[in-house]
Amino acid sequence: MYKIVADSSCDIMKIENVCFESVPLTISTDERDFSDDANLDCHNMLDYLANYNGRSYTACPSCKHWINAFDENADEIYVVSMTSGLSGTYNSALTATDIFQESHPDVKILCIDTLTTGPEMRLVIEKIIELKEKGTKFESMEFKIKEYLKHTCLLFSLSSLHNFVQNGRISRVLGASVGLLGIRILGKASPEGTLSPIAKCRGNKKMVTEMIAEIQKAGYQGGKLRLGHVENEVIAEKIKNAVTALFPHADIAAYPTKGLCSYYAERGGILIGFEF
Ligand code: X90
Repeated sequence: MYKIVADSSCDIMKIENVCFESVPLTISTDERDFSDDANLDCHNMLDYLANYNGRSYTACPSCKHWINAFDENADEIYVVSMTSGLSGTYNSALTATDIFQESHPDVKILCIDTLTTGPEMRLVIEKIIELKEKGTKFESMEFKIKEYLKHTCLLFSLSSLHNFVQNGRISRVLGASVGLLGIRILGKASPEGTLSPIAKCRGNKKMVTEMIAEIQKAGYQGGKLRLGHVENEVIAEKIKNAVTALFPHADIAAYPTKGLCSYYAERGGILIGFEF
């Protein structure tokens, strides 16, 4: 039996017929904590944060969180972590693995630093399931997953970098360049797993056009594309239609983001993970 354990930035809480567990990050103010789990009401959290005047922050899962999700009955555990370039999540998972394996030396654990998050992490999780269904051995998994990640990409459109700056996850210089009304920053995950800006767009129409152009430029051929949106169904649908017009057989799924991605990408944010 194998188990997949991922941090909550993958926006998945449950997978039908797969032993899967999500480990929550936490979003906090000085007054409240929001655990990014299945019970979180994202809409309420975003409303609360919009009306809250103080600072807000996030915390990666503790070792304890990870260890609680590691199943002693599993033969293999695949730990899928968001980028170590922006979060302590991967390090916490590594420490948890060391501690867990002291008492459970027979459980094989592979920790993957995806150097990405959100929908691209979702693609990795889908890939692990596919590889295991094909009977891939534990020993071959790391190489295959890393190869897969060489042919996937994360693009995003954000109308504010406020929470990135507030949490010291990007430089103030980069942060200051965004935040004007109607301006969206288009960017991608860098090879180091940090934010890499591509362009600034005025308005949604420009953003969608640019986004589609970037997807094509990256070499997308109609493979899997996963789209996470922060309460932005309308633009998600527009992007989906534009991609389908170019690639009628494209495998596309759009979904609302959970807590962590909603917090950083903010209302209106779009995250796209795709294969090329
Ligand atoms: O507290 C923590 O350890 C969590 C820090 C997370 C910071 C990044 C969250 C990103 C969420 C927003 C746009 C995508 C940028 C991805 C670049 C790799 C999604």
